Amino acid sequence: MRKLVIGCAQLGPIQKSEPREMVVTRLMALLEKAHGQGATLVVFPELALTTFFPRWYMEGDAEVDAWFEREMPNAVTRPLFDRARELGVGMYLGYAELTPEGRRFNTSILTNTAGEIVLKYRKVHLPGHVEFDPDRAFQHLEKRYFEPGDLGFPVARALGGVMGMCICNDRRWPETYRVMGLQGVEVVMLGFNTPSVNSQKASEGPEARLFHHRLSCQSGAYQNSTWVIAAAKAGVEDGHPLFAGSLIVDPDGQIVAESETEEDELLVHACDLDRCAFGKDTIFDFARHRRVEHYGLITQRAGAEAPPE
Ligand code: CDT
Repeated sequence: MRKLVIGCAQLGPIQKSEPREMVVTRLMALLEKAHGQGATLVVFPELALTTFFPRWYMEGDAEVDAWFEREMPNAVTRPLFDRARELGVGMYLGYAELTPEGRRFNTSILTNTAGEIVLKYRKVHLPGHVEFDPDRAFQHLEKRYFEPGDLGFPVARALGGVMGMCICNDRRWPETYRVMGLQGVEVVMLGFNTPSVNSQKASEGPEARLFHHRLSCQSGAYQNSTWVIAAAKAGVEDGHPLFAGSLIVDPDGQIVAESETEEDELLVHACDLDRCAFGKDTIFDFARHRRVEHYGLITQRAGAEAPPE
């Protein structure tokens, strides 16, 4: 048994006016609690330091850049990194990254128990739109504020396992998990901010949205025989509801822990990484069963094209 005790640290809402210092205090409380329950890895949500700012339409660079981090750790987050190192707890942390060249990404990093960043990921699948859309019930402007990630889906050996990351909308795409599955991933960590209602389909409420969220995480876990740890930012941010549904999913695709509130909440589970072996070696023995000669369209074509009538 290779046991990795993982904390999935859901955040309740962060209002637009809430300073990062206050959020870091909340993250540290969750970190300490997770450590108290034996965790050596904590997964925080996407854009964990601020409100989900892509719902707000902004034009000026200064206004936009105020939501971004120029380095990680920085003055505000250093206490969190220091405490994690003292406690010997690794972290997945999502934040908005502004590079020295002025590029903007929706990013997550993984630290090891010594507090060193061992893996970085930049969100590949950016949902939403670029310009203000009056036909939507609310805005989702990730395509305006972020470039698509340029790092692919890397994995790293860390914390005793093969670790990989993605962010929110990425969890809905089978390619996300498969590219990491092909690198032997054993733990896929992800943070998310998902509105409880569909901005373009009023009939789709929280239960339908939660169903698709669970379906995506469970199928990704099962089809690649990996643990999936999904941490929500939940609750009502300045009048905009986000669903909760933080999950820990085992390599059989079964949910072993799920959040019950829309507040700061911690799930902890002792994940046996050896449980990834059966699926990887038998049902989904990729080397034996995959037929890549038939999969060319996956990388040759982005959009679907039906045959001519
Ligand atoms: N943050 C994020 O990626 N949220 C999306 C909502 C998309 S609605 C335009 C998600 O897939 O959960």
